Amino acid sequence: MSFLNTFNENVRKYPDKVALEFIDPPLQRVTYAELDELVNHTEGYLQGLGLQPADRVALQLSKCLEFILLHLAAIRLGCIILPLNLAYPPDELKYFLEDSGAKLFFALESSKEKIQSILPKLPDLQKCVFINPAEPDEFQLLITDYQLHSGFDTSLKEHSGLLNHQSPISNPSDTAIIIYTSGTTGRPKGAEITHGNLKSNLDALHTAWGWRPDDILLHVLPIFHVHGLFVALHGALNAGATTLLMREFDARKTLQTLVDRRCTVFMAVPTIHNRLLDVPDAKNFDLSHLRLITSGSDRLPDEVFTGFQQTFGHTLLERYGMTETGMNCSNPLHGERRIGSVGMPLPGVEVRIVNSETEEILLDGEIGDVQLRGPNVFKGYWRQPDKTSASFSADGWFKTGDLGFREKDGYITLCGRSKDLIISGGLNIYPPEVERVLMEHPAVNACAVIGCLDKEWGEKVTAVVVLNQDESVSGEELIRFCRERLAAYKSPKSIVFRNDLPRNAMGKIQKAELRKEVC
Ligand code: MLC
Repeated sequence: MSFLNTFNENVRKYPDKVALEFIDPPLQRVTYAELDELVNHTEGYLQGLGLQPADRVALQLSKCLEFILLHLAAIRLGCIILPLNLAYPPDELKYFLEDSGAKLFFALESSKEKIQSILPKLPDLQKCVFINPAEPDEFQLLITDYQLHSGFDTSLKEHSGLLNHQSPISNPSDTAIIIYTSGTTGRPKGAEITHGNLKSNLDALHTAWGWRPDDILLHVLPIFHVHGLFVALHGALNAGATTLLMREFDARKTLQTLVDRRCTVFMAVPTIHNRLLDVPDAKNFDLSHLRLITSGSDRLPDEVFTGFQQTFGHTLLERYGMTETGMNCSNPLHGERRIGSVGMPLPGVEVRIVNSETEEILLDGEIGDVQLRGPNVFKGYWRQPDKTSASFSADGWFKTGDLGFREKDGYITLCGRSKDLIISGGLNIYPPEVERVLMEHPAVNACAVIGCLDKEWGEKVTAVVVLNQDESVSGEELIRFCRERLAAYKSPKSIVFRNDLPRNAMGKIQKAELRKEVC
């Protein structure tokens, strides 16, 4: 069973209900029946391009209807979608396309010049299609014209009922999506998320959060991550609800829309919640009709939790998830939403807290490694069996890399990370990736990248750099150097120069020490 089966049922149940509405230009609104028809056309178009089940289709697009159509159509065909952050520069992009062996790549017309040079270097890539979401009619033409250039006859398919949801619906263990995540060693790895993972997690969240067909979700997140794609967009489509999509987050417009459009559900990361609180007349926006406001992707600071209660009279519902597992824990819809806690495991998800060295299970209240098991846990890293097995315990539990403890009544609290990881504005950044780039600069002798606590971003990427003797380079130059090679959000926001770095007897840089000194 795929989540698309539920979507198909919703098409039958609520054909005339608005499924998606883009609330900023180009304004677009589609009902469930229209969305289904557009997905069907897109499916035919993709088939016309020769796509086969399990082929990889990469999308590096802005938040637009075209993205959603390609995403749903390719998944319905049994292909594997690769959603890519728009911030990836050509170097990083080339790696993702190459590693995944993507056969088709959809990119923005506006990035054509920047990325064109990498395309001939990709042996598996058969076609790159550039899209301009500011001109939605162009895409409509492309997908409705496919019969002409592909010989694929929709009328036949329609006639035989094939268009109506008879497309290959995949097995639960088939990979539906690959999302790249960085790690403490080596290049980023593609987490393979299956149809079964998506469906089980959607079902768990549907129950836990009481999704309803009359819900109206305001969607302000990017759609190339787990949060915006699986939890928010899939969640609403799975429920037969209406999603209002804001193409780029704007704090005041968010508050205004929540009020004007009588939204019932809103999901965001702490940086976004914090920006809502910073809107000067935030208190004047009456959000009392919202039934659910969630927070995730990063630790929710206590000030934001209480700030929301004081300003909007809402208790944020914090939940815990990650790319490899989807959602793991959630505070309850009804019952205590505990400050500082990520709540309890979702239905079907098991959490255990173990000693880092011995993997012995710890008692309530004791801090240890958080490990998970359940139908939400991903299949493995794409073509990386060693990294896959290293991320599981001997008895098959996924090692999250988070540290935490369980309270007597079952609530889980996270309190740090065993992995070297920075979370900034809800995005994960692995310091070794940034350090590797800095070390490529001829003036850099040694460096350490750390996250300093920051009100705006949660953590701010900070690089501590030791230069080679007789070399000089400014912090701005080093930041520019990183931004040419890495997504801007991963690049350091500040550089601190030092004569040396604190190291232990083994020569390992002591980052905890550095954080105390520098942050
Ligand atoms: C943008 N910038 C960031 C950043 N986002 N820097 C650090 N961390 C970030 N997260 C930088 C840009 O490079 C740019 O730099 C400047 O900030 C402004 O860019 P912008 O695009 O205008 O930013 P803005 O629109 O303000 O974006 C901020 C944001 C966005 C908070 C709205 O980051 C965001 O949508 N975050 C959510 C990410 C998310 O969905 N995470 C879920 C992952 S899934 P300059 O110098 O060029 O101006 C996951 C699993 C789970 O973690 O459990 O959910």
